[in-house]
Amino acid sequence: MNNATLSVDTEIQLITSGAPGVSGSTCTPELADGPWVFDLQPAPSYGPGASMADPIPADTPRQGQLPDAYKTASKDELDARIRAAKATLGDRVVILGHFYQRDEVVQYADFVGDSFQLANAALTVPEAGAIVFCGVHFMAETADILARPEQSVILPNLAAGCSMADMADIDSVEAAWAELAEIYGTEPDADGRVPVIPVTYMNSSAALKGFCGRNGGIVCTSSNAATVLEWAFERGQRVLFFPDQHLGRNTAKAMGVPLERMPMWNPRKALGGSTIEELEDAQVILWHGFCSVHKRFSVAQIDRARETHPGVQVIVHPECPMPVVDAADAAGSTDFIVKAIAAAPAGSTFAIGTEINLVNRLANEYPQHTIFCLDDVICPCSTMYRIHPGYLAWVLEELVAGRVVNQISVADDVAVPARVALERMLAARP
Ligand code: CIZ
Repeated sequence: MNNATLSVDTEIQLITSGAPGVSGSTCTPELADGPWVFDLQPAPSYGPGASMADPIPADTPRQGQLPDAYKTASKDELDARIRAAKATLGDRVVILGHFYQRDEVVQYADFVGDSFQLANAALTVPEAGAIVFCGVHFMAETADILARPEQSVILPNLAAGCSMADMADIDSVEAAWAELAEIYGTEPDADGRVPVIPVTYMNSSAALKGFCGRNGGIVCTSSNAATVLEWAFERGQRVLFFPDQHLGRNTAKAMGVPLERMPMWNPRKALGGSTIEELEDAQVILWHGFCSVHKRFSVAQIDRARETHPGVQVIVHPECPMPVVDAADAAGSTDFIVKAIAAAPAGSTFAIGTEINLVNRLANEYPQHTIFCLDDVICPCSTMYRIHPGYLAWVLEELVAGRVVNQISVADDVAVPARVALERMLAARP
């Protein structure tokens, strides 16, 4: 059996059931359970998968009980129900599927892409009153910020958060900002550059995007982080970059910022865990956040891929730790990875360091290449994995019945400045 042609979910079910002839391993057998099992647990968790062990904030949204009919329905029954609801709703609904979403959900998506591509894709369907975002919470928030007022954005499982986004909450960032103002003051220098520009990665709450909008800052994606940092250095003496330390470090390093001028800000430590001298000399202050999917990749995996597949091209996401990015042949966003594979001559071999659902899908879409994930343990993004066809069927059938459930709505006092920070990003040019 060629595991690479199977969906991640099918592989997980086969591995955990001990099916004969199936090799491979998962990071936890709980991946084979329905996500509703975790919705009902007394202590909230990110669910099984790569961010399972990250501490979850107390105010994380909880998903209510999914009606039993959606938990017990067979795959075929859910398929029929989703297709029927979608047909009834027609242009009134648009379904967005993130690159990291499981294939069993992505098959129903009208658009597949990264978070920002999807938020923009929804704008091309103004007649859709409902935007069903099969991604995670911050993505649905971004879609709501950019959507028309009459459109509702729906996240099929409210427990689909993002542990990295949750590592920088608005209170901790406000507190850090106040401490930095005490160190640097608030006056611009002789060139008119303010002491600090806040830069938030797209993978952050709407509150942080709003914070950036209110404080002269900007949003970046993994595709445009260098352009955005240049924009920020023109306007500020230094940058506070959150929540992903790795994207910040990898991007700034490639732009020539020395590592010793990138101190870390850990919100649980006094002065973020850095000294006054380090902060005074800082060019980029890196928030202590990380992606638990990308943290799993290692230089040892790259060495092994090169040993077993001579000539392999190793491409990793810039959310990976710096030694992994340095050891790879290339690093780039999901869009970069997708395009690199699409452009390669037939017979190419790729080892990819990003979420397994995207890697397996690419392996299926490009059978003329050999494509595999650097990590041979199947460990998808926990929170993307909380979206299962059962939840999609439920939200769609509720729409058919005239009810909007699981709406993600960003209040105007946050959405307006967040839009400012997003517009600054769109206006920033290399
Ligand atoms: O922005 C996104 O969708 C993510 C998670 C990463 C990327 O590189 O596209």
